[in-house]
Amino acid sequence: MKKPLLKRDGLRSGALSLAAIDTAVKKAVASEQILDIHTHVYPPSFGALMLSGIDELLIYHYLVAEGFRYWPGDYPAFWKLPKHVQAERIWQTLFVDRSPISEAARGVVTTLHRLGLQPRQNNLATLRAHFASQKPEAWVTRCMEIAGVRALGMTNSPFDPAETPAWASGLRHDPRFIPALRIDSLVLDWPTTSQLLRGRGYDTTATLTTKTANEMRRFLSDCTKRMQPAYVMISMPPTFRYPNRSLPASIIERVLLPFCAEAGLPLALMPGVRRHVNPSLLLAGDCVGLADLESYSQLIAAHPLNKFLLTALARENQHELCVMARKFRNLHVFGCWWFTNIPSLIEEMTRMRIELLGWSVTLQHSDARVMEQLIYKWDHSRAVIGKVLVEKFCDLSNSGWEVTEQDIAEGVHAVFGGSFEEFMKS
Ligand code: FIX
Ligand code: ZN
Repeated sequence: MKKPLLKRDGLRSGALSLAAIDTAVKKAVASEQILDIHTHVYPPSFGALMLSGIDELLIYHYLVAEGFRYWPGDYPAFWKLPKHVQAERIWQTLFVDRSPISEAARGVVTTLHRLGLQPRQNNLATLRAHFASQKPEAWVTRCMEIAGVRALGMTNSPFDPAETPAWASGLRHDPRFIPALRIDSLVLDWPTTSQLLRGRGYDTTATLTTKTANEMRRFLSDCTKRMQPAYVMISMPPTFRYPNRSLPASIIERVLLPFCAEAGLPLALMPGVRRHVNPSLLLAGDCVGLADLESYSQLIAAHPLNKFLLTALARENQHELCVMARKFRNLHVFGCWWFTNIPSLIEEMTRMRIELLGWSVTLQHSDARVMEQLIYKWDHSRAVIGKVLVEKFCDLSNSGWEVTEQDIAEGVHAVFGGSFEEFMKS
């Protein structure tokens, strides 16, 4: 049945011409207030975990990896340098000696430019002085406003001692910062984590006995009471298989999924990361691998009462992931993660996702680690996603659908957080 042009609010909305679609989509995409569902940024109440400023922007691990492509020196020598000297090295190498053409380097340019600074004219001292003069609370608001981000998901590890004071202080956290319980090591390195939990009063062993499984659940429940997370998250190696007798598969099946179902929490899985392929690069040393999505398909099919959020790191996994989401209502696909967060792949993935999943997807998350990165990550993504949505709405119009501003506003809202919120409520 044809959707009437008379809209819910009783106002008659006109069908848009192709030129008007172009303008309306770009406007809607530029002004949408985004729910950024996965980041590594924190409010000032998390102390040193809140990263901000030009030095932090420059020593972002994406740029460290790029800097090392030009430096002859050895890795340990770089890591021994104080942070500000590391930043100076990167500035010199990627922004002075050559033009900052890569996605991550251009990101610094966009960020500085949008903050009213001149990335080519200003020297590091000027840039540092600018950032140093900002008050953290107001600065967070400014960055979020420029980025057009209304709220964001943090990454909260119960195993990171740096987070302990923030949770122990009982502070009411800024509601724009949504906690997410991150537990990679509980699933992927249980023998070590078991020792840690024993030290915290949980009666666990390295093998998954019934007692240990119950204690793991008690731990997860305590974390949940403290953090009130929106979801539980794990990044997964490409080697993960299900069904399987491995410890990670058993922990997910026997502990995590029953716990998540009972607590009403989605499980966010991020398949495809090969950690530490070059350990000398530290955080910059992780790589990508092709995940076995058939295993995830089986996992999701076997747990219809659980909700799953998934983003895959390998480009080659993206099509299968979209098709999987068509089969399982309890699966929500999100973001262009890490090495896929580059314009060429955002464009390809956005087109594929819209074509296969319509509006029932979250097209992007920022994964920002430094507060100001929200600005460039979203600026760059909005540009690419806007371009694809213009094309898709024009195709729709050419097919005989009278596209209205409301159609555009609703669609844009859905893919930038609205669809995620619906999935969480469902
Ligand atoms: O595991 C993750 O959440 C990854 O996003 C990060 O660990 C990674 O280092 C990153 O910054 C990617 O953007
Ligand atoms: Zn991340």
